[in-house]
Amino acid sequence: MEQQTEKKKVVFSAIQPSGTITLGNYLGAIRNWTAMQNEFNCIYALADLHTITVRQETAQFRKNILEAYASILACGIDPEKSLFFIQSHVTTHAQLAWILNCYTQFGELSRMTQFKDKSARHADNVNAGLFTYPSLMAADILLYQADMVPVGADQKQHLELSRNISERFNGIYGNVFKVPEPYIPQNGARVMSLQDPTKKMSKSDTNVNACVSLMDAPDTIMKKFKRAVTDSEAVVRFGEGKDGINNLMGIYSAVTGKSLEQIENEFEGKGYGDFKTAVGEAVVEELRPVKERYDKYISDKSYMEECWKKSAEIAQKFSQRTLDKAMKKIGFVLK
Ligand code: AQP
Repeated sequence: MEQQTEKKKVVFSAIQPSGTITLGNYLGAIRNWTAMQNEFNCIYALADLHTITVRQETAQFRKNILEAYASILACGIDPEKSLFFIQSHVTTHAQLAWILNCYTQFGELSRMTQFKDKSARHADNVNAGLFTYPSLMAADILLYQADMVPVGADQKQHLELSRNISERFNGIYGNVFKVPEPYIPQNGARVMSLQDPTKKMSKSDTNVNACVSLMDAPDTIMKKFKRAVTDSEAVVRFGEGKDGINNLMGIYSAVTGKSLEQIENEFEGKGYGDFKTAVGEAVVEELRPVKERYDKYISDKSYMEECWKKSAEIAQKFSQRTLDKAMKKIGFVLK
């Protein structure tokens, strides 16, 4: 890996084990993770430290971590090609996050829309971790000197802050961190809730019909698409005031590769029923092999353990170098 780092660009991304992985996570991020494995030096993590910014039930959290790990493998992340570890297994993340907290301004964190959204949704637990979530995210990325970060559009603001933090730190101490670039897909960057298409599709949505999970059975997926909120115009076209249809068109386009214009032509003169069925079927076919591979991985915990341990060991060594460099520049006396 160290040799490869010199030649190939480094890609870093992570996902929270905060529930069953959704079609939004898949189209917005994970599908790109898989596609980038051959060309880049890819480093992926399950961001379990981030997840406790919202209160988790112990047994469910543990289960979510195992299931998310198996799901990502099932999506095609190959631990022989990429690192795929659990964030809390690599101690440098929390250490660098603390340091970066001291180079991040209160005002910057206050402007983060995710903080505003989540603190409104979890008003009884607006904890300091929720507020400083972006400094931990910056640490995740900067530790690996990542060139590119494949994420959905919702993470753009956090990534911008990571760039600002790294530029600020480099401005004081010289070139310590690579300034990362976002890598946001053209299609599927923002998949919306099927029940309220003005909101993004989220793992932690309490309305089960709002989101398609990678583990949903085919008939459940079909039902969810059939119940998706649309409008009364009954014309499949992309446009203002048609958030539901726009979202379904975006999903269909991301899965089939068809352009919006091709989709409009395909469904000209047809009703929403036909369109929803086509979207549902396309998604079922896309997810079928994922679900099959998932069943294999989730029943083989020792294989998963082997993968995450091996990856964490390499990640620890690699990231320690960046952490040491940053600490030395600040003036810490290293042991
Ligand atoms: N709806 C979405 N459309 C496109 N991309 C999305 N992502 C998330 N939702 C969508 C992308 O998935 C990656 C992993 O996200 P995360 O788990 O780190 O956190 P999140 O963005 O907060 O995702 P969720 O599903 O909404 O989780 P909860 O409900 O726990 O907050 C990121 O790259 C994200 O952009």
